[in-house]
Amino acid sequence: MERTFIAVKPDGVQRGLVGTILKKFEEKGYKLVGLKLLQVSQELAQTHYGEHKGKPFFDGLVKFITSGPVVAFVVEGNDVVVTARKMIGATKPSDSAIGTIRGDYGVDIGRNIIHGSDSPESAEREISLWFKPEELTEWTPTISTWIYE
Ligand code: D4T
Repeated sequence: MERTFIAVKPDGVQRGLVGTILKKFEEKGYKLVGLKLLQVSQELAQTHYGEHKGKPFFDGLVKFITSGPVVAFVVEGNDVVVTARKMIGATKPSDSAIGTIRGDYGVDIGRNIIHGSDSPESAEREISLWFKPEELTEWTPTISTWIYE
């Protein structure tokens, strides 16, 4: 089973989209294994977005992600990394298909509501950056046999 890291960014939290977004992942059939609301520190923001350091949008991105609470969560399931990215949609909301989270709720690339890891390697790095091992819970949903053959 694969895990991925998802964060509802400050715009998603401010707009009251946390429940809607969590519901999409739950209804899809993914298992929630970690969940928290936090104020992101400068250090966490800069480490998380380290690959973008030096790019023109980096400072604005760090300012935005630290501007209000973020809801971070980890979901588990078969091929969850790639499928979560499909559910989220393209980085630029105008390129995101209707039916995706950014396609349905986003307008501006700098306010694109949600983050999802872009590869299994990024997911591992981001999960360990945002969550302590004891904050992740192993459990078996009773409906598992209705989701997996
Ligand atoms: P995240 O990482 O937030 O899930 O977004 P993506 O994986 O879809 O896209 P990304 O890493 O290329 O961009 C990270 C973050 O930066 C913002 N951004 C990006 C921006 O404000 N202006 C830009 O020109 C780009 C490329 C949006 C997402």
